[in-house]
Amino acid sequence: MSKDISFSRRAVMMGAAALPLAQRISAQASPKATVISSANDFNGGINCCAKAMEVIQAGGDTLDAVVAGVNLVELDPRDSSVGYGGLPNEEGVVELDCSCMHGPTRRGGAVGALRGIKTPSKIAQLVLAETEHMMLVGEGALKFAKIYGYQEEDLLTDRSRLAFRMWKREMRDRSGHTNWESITDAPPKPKKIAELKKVFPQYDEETLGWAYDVAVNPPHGTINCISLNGKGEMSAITTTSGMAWKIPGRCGDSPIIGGGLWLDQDIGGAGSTGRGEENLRVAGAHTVVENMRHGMAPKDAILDALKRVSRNFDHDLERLAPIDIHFYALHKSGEYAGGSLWDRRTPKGAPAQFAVCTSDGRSRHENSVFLLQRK
Ligand code: SD4
Repeated sequence: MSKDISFSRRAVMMGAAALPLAQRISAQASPKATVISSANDFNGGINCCAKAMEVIQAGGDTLDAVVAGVNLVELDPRDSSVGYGGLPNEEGVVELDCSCMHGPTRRGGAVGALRGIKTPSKIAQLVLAETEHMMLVGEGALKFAKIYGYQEEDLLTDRSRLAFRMWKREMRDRSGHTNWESITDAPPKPKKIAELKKVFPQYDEETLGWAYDVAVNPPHGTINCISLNGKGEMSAITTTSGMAWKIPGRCGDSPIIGGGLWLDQDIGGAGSTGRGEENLRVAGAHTVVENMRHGMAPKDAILDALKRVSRNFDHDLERLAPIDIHFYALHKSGEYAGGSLWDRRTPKGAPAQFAVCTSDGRSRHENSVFLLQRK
């Protein structure tokens, strides 16, 4: 028996999953509308995908769909990693990053370190649609937004302001001194909630616990969303408040087209959340899409990009332990995956997941593949 014949029998027995991606696609009639996103807190990803699918099913454009989806998260004051209520920079100012790509026109738009506008996704979409540029940053991005009637607003919420004040209090010099303590030369010590309550009496214990945790362990967040409609048109977006307590002006991967986002609807789209610097060192989203171009299934394309991240640390698990990075990939066929460097963010943390909504309108979480397992 020749190798070819034995392969085709095995493929028949195992079903389509055993076929390489290119062969599975050619067997498909037309793509099924699909939206995927990161799984943000407060069901942000699930709500985002459901909204984007609603726009697609109403005949809307795929970019309008992902913008409408992520707008829900940008405007939700509870998500401290995106838009309004996002954690600020080291000066207490919220700076937002976003990039978007529109498959049918093959255009992109981005904003970096944008202050005062709750929905950077809408400004990135305007850069894409209304200019010949790909990216506007800082003051220029804000002036541009104002031309289109956007009002500058304070993006800090009561909660994110508390987290910033808590972080300030935790800043210490080498000898453990902080100017924010009432007793000078106070040694660094884990704060008990009761102690915090004395300093911030107006907040409940849960809020104080959250603020202390994000002050000491700056969280990663961001939302990435990728859409596909029944005609094979695709768009993608990534929007974030970036790394908490960053140096003013720092842009992560989210506004970098090719880093936190990449889309070529002849192939598919990919995006990232987590530590932007590490993603940029592997041009992650672009790498994932190019891997799919060369025949890898979305999950393998992601795992390959994650291996490149690991390689940058010489695969040293100790140095990799604090790195939190996730990729999301949607192939033009409708095949998708989410993948994380670690199976969970912390040893006791929840499993890594992403959100997906298919044409039946059911928006849900699915488990991500992962490269490394925490002990
Ligand atoms: C960034 N990937 O700015 C984004 C957001 C994030 O921790 O998750 N930061 O790097």
